[in-house]
Amino acid sequence: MKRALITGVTGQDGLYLSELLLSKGYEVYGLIRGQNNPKAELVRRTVPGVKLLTGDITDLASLIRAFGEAQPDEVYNLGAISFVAYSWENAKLTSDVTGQGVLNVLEATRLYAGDDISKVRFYQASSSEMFGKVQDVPQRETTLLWPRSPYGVAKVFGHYMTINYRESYGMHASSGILFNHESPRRGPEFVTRKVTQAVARISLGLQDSISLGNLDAKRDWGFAGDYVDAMWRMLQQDEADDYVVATGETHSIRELLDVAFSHVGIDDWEGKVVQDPRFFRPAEVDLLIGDPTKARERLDWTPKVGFLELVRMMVESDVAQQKELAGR
Ligand code: G4F
Repeated sequence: MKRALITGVTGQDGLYLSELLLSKGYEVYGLIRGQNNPKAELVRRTVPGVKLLTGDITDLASLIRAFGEAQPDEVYNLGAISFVAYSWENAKLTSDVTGQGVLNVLEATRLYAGDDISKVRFYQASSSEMFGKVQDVPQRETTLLWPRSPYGVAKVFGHYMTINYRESYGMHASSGILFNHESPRRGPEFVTRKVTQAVARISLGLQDSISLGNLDAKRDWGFAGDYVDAMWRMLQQDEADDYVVATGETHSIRELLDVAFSHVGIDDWEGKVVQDPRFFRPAEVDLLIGDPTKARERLDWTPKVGFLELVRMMVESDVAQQKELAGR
């Protein structure tokens, strides 16, 4: 039985990855941060098979302890402060967690492996946010990185550190450059879930409008459940490498609004959307579209859920959740 350690297990990707690994017969350990973390209950309820360990990716000693208990064959570093807008207000904290945190997990992995670096494989959750002011369309593994947010800068550090551990120590360390990936489990601060939750509430007469920022930004949105499978496939390869994980399609926030509103029978949404300067960013990433050719050819990975299906799935889940909350 293989053993896996997941940091960031409380997030949407942590939950989907736990389900995937448990279904493959892994013994799964999840690292939970902080005292009495309110999300621990969510993990226990959603993936009861996961064994929870206490630790923090900013605290190397706690990681060493967690590695000692989990004795992992595979380490998935998903832990991060992941909300881009928040990173301008908390740049130092974001660089400590999302950037330096990667170095801590890599170092804990190296110390745990000791003389036998081949005993453990490492996955780093890199991000398309690293492409920022994009230098190629579509973006691929070789595209120059030009991050536009403190979050993006921190992810670039983690990405290059992962490559450096691979090159310096021969560690099986892979980096998945994941484009935006969403699901009904997505936090409501991200634009897809913010929209689908609001659309559900508007359709039920619980809310009149939604306030948003830039409606013209374009993203390559996929389904998080598909993307965790790509993470796992990376660690099953003979050689570690970097992979773009994306759908190869891009859509604007306006198109997201079109699909979400039309799914509840509202075709003209203009009067229900307010543009609020508070939600504009100091520097925007205007266009993301990934080229997943390498992942398709080497990992035999393709996304199963398309944009329309994804948005409809999220709207339906939010309508059901809002009805339940409203006691209908
Ligand atoms: O949903 P978002 O907050 O995601 P963003 O910034 O693209 O980052 C997500 O994807 C990255 C992968 O590229 C991850 F690394 C990262 O951790 C995260 O998961 O915003 C998407 C777009 C932006 O252009 C933003 O300006 O939506 C635009 N937007 C417009 N109005 C809004 C809003 N975003 C949010 N969160 N809230 C708004 O009201």
